[in-house]
Amino acid sequence: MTYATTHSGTTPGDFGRELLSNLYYQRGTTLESASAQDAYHSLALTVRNRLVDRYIRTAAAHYQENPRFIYYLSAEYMLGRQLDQNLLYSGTQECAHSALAALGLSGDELDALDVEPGLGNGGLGRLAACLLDAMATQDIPAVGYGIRYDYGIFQQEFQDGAQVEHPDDWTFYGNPWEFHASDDQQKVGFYGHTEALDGVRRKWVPGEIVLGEPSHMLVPGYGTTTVNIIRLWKARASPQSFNLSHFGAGQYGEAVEEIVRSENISKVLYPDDSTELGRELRLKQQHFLVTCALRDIVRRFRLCNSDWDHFADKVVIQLNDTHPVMAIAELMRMLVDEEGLDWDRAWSITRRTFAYTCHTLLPEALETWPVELMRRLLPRHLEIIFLINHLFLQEVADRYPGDDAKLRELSIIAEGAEQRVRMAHLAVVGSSAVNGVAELHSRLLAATTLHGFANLWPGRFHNVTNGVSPRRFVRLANPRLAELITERLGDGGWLTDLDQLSRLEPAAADPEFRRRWREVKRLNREDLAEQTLATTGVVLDPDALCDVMIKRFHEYKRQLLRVLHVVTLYHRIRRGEVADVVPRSIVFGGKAAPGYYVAKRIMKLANRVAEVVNADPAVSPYLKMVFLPDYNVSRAQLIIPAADLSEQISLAGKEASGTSNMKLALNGALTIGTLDGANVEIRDRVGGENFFLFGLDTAEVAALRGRGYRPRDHYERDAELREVVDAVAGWDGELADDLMHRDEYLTLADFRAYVDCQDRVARAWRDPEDWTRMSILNTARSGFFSADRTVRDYCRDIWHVTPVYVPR
Ligand code: NTF
Repeated sequence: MTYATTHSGTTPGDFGRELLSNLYYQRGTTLESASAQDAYHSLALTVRNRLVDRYIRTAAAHYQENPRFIYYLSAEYMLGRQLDQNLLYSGTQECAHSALAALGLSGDELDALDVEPGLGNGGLGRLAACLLDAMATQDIPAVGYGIRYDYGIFQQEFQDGAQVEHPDDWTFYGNPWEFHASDDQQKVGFYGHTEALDGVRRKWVPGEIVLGEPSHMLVPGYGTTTVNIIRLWKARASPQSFNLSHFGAGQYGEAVEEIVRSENISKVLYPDDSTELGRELRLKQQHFLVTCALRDIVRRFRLCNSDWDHFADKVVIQLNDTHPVMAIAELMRMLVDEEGLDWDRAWSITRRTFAYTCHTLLPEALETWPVELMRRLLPRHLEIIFLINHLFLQEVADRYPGDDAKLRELSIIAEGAEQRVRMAHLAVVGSSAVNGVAELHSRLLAATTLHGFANLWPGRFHNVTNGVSPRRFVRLANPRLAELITERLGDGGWLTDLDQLSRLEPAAADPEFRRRWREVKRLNREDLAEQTLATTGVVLDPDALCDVMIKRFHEYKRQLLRVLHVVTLYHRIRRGEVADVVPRSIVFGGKAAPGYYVAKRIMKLANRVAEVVNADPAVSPYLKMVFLPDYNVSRAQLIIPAADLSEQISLAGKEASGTSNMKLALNGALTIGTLDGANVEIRDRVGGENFFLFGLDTAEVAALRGRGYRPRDHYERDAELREVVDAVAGWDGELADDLMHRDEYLTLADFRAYVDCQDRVARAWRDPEDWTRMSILNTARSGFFSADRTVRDYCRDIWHVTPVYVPR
């Protein structure tokens, strides 16, 4: 297979020798006595060394050019496994393969030891990883900043069908991909008080100092020399924190108390915020990340620049949702209090530096912090936020004289029983650009959630539709399909220019190509069936329609609607009404937030239904249902290539974009979906005739709510629905009761349309030739959803950066 990648020029002999040398000098052992971990680490280092060469050249080119940098700040990253990626990107896949064979090592065994860094929850974190990949691939100078959590996302297990969370100690055996840089440590303050200096300047005297220790991982571009980095910060206590006298007195717990308190900051992603201490820890994390990142950004700026007036020309800070928005206050504090800039100059620099991406429409997902908590933890930042707000509200008052409601609506501080800081408002006020993540989402943001701001500053609002990395989600996840595409298109150029997939369109009419396309899907379904059997014991039929829903569990995404459909099919099959039934494998993957009670009940219901369906011999030939535990990037890479049907069934107006919808369409799955998020754009591109659309649109949802929604009416009107809801009541009365009387996400209102649409899916599946044609067209027309295009949009509309070429 030939791909337009950087060939390493390494021979298997060189590679093998270097691996042995790493084994010897880095692990202190020899092939004869090496453990599997020794061999894995040595392999990883051998691959990593190829990328180090490129990284050094990238850094040198950047130093010479002094370009504008993108600094991406995110609380989450879902990087996926590094070994497969770095073998591919360093062009050493084949020679590593031969070298391992020659040394008698099993590539698969070593591959299994490569642990995915679980530093994120879901789409927002994976998007961050796809954007970093695309920036490096397009030679955009960029650094990602995040937190190096000890325990990122929990591992999910099912006990009696219920989700049980286990800690994921992802670096238990060490992380060969990471470089530590303890000499770039930063100090981060918390608590304390402020003292007057001159004018608006004040001095913050923190009551506690924690150290941030960085490490970085390499982010290689594909088919280019550029290697960027992602820098992750770990909280460390100062060496003085260990209390020797307590220890001497046998008070071992007290001796390490301060260390534990400091280091807890980077222990887990999203500590449970249902307690006061949990909320404080989250805010501490956010401040920790932005302080470390900003100090590092300033340090890097000063390597080549000295004038603050050039800061915004050299630095773009992209805020990935509201979690890093404290950076706006922290930069103001640094510029005004520490650097002595006057307020207006500092504000102009700050505003020009930041850009903010909003990833939600749900008002409850827009973060706010109690003023009292912030006053205690970050007293100076709160003062700065109040001053920013004061000046901003003057601007609003000038624009809307006498309109107090307007002031209340837009204020960064929400009034009420308890005053709170609205982080999204701070983000919009302190940024030069704000964007949503799909056309519909950006439109709704400007029309609803951030309406007042969009009126005030229309030019500040943009749309940048999300995208996904075709390297990760086609080439690495689905090598068979990648090979078939490359063969048809003549070379692998499509992997960095995904619009080239459109050249596959004529192949949809070619019976031989369709046969091979089906063969790839079938082999991928076999792989999935094999893994499913190994992990869950459920036997899937590799010829059955593979019907997939993979995403976080959330009520608005409506996993429950899908369970209702499965129960419908179950009843029909039991009754022998199989005219519109085709054999299906129902595949679920996804985690629920540990404290999200309803989502966990839905999950348990899904597992209960799976048990019933799979145990019924009369039903099994038609229907199998499996919930693959611990959904993550690696599992996504397994499931997506096998999928025939992509479930994107959120209530219209709730899903900001979605990205599994793009990954699945790109891999030839047909979508069954509502007009929500990026589904709208997928349908526009692949064509309405190749997309199974159903359900209420946003206008109909609003109209229905306006009339007064009565879910019970649907129950009474539809006998089949009644039977299903009654069955659900037998398994979980609370869920059924909620469906009948509240049904916040209009599940019953969309039930009939969904089930009828699924019947259309089944009829279409009966014609394999036509199905395959539609599948190929889905892939051929999904080039737009490359993260490369997303990055180009950001560069053009928001970042105004250009690539920096790094010589080989
Ligand atoms: C998520 N947002 C949205 O729910 C998805 O629709 C979207 O695809 C991804 O972001 C990426 O843009 C969040 O996770 C959060 F945190 F904003 F709610």
